[in-house]
Amino acid sequence: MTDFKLFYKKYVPQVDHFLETNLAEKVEDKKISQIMSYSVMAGGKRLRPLLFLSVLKTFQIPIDQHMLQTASGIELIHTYSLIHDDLPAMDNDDYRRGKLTSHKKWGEAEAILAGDALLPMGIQWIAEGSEKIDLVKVISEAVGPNGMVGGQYLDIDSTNNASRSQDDDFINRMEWLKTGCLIQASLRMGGIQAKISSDDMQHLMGFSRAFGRAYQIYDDLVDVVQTSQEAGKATHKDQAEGKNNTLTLLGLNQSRQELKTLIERANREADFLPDPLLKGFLTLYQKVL
Ligand code: GRG
Repeated sequence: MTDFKLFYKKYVPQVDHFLETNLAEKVEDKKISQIMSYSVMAGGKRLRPLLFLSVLKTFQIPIDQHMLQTASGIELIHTYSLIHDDLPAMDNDDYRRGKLTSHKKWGEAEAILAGDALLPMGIQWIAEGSEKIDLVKVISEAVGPNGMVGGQYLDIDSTNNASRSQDDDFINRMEWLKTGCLIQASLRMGGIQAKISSDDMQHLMGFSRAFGRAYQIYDDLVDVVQTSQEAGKATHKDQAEGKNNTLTLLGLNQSRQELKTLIERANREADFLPDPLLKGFLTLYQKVL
């Protein structure tokens, strides 16, 4: 087994365990705790927490309970965004991570509140685990109006709105804000925690730009290549709803080509880092190539 696979196999259960026990223990009302936990524990690749932990490993920083708390905080914030994205007022999805979405299972008000609760709790866990104000700044910026929420707003505002130009630059910007910012923040937070040099940070950010952009193309490809069962959520939706994304702009072949180019770029950046661990995350993309 590769070092990356061993790393993933070792730390996903540790993140899962941290999430499960702490959501049960740290949320006073057992019902909202259950609603939050339902979505967080529904599965998911734990990509963002594992990216954070991988940077620590790359720079030989020990992974203790504090670091697991910070990593798990990132996953709480990611799950909040998925719960809200699935709401009827947004993407209106019935399935996520192979289960009914939060609002389908518990009701709309409950889903909104579960998301509202996960966001600040995620920030709290990051602050408590890392004891670093810089990490709080990075995550807050990445998921705020100049990051994830800003991207989601552009998406909502441009759907069925002819007055919004939807050229390549707009689509790239929207997708980067929606998806890339949180991925990049997870890596940057690892770099800050590990106190890496500005040279190393530049290569880490180069990796994150290529990896984050590739992730969006991968997700667009999953929508056309995988069945709903394989993806654990509705697929073949983007085209049916006339949504513009990189795939609809470039087509299948060129999207795959672009994905390959980004993988090469990410690999080149990772060559400058002291451990090849981060390169392992690029293997995720093989299933849509
Ligand atoms: C509602 C404020 C707000 C933001 C929503 C996350 C998001 C912004 C929208 C989701 C749209 C989407 C499907 C984007 C593609 C990339 C993405 C975030 C996929 C889901 O994340 P994964 O693949 O899922 O890491 P798991 O379940 O493995 O965690």
